[in-house]
Amino acid sequence: MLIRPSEVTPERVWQERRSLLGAAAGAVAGAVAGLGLHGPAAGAETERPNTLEQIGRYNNYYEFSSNKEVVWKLAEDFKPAPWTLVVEGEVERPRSWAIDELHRRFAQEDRVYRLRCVEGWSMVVPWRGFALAELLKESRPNSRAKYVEFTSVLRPAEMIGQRLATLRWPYTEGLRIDEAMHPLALVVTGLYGQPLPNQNGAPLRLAVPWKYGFKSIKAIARIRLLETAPVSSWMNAAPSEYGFYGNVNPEVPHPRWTQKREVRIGEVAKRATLPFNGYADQVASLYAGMDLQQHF
Ligand SMILES: Nc1nc2c(c(=O)[nH]1)N[C@H]1C(S)=C(S)[C@@H](COP(=O)(O)O)O[C@H]1N2
Ligand SMILES: [Mo]
Repeated sequence: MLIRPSEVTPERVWQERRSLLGAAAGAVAGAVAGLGLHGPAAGAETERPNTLEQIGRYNNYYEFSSNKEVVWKLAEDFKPAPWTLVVEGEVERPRSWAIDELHRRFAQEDRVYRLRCVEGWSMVVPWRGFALAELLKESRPNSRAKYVEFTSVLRPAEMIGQRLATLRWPYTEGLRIDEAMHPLALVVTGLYGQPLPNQNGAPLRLAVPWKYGFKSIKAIARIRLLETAPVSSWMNAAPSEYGFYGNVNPEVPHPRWTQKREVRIGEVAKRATLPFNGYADQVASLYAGMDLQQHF
């Protein structure tokens, strides 16, 4: 049966292209395999992605609201263009990037990743983006660069949640430099092969799939290389609940709930939460010898 192009949703186009390429060994598996990552835990390519509607109607984005079901509506008038990303700090070549410069310089690839929120729900998301390592290397981190700080945009006129003191604004997050350089750490520019929706962090966000969702910062305006560890907005708000690392770990409960299980959005039965969200084969070596109960 023929359908008009206007009736084809991005999600449908994406699913069709994916089934043409073969469900388990599609473009995403290829892209991840190309990085030299192997095995079933290399990505979430064997799991069925959540729908565009599910991904775009249940969002944590405190700049708009702490109610996940209304964020998409409140974010409708946010202006993701024009946009400037600054990369600075302990680097030889600080610089700023316009979004189209990023698109020209870095090849975009599709990656299906699991996203596990610290609250106990999860999704499978077909992101589009490029490796954070590639962007950082362009600015040549110097020998003092041990950490990377990410800062979201500050626009209380457009982001009504920023008029409340729910978190310290602008939202900030951080990674150790070796975590930031890991090939799984992605700068996201799109979803289902289309530009990123506002509620998912347009025009630029991170996807760090082995960590709780709060580490995958949205609407990034500045990246700063630092000698000492930055204090994130969540660490500032509740240091005993949200640590610097934020690695998915079923053995370390949140002080107010267990992290052993999760609900995949669209499902009813709970499933087991996996160490490092199922990416342990790729990332566990980053934490060799560390006490993960202490460095949560
Ligand atoms: N700037 C900013 N980034 C953010 C958040 C936020 O409130 N502000 N929430 C985080 C949390 S808790 C999660 S679970 C994910 C949710 O991403 P999604 O809405 O695309 O699923 O975004 C993360 N990035
Ligand atoms: Mo989250």
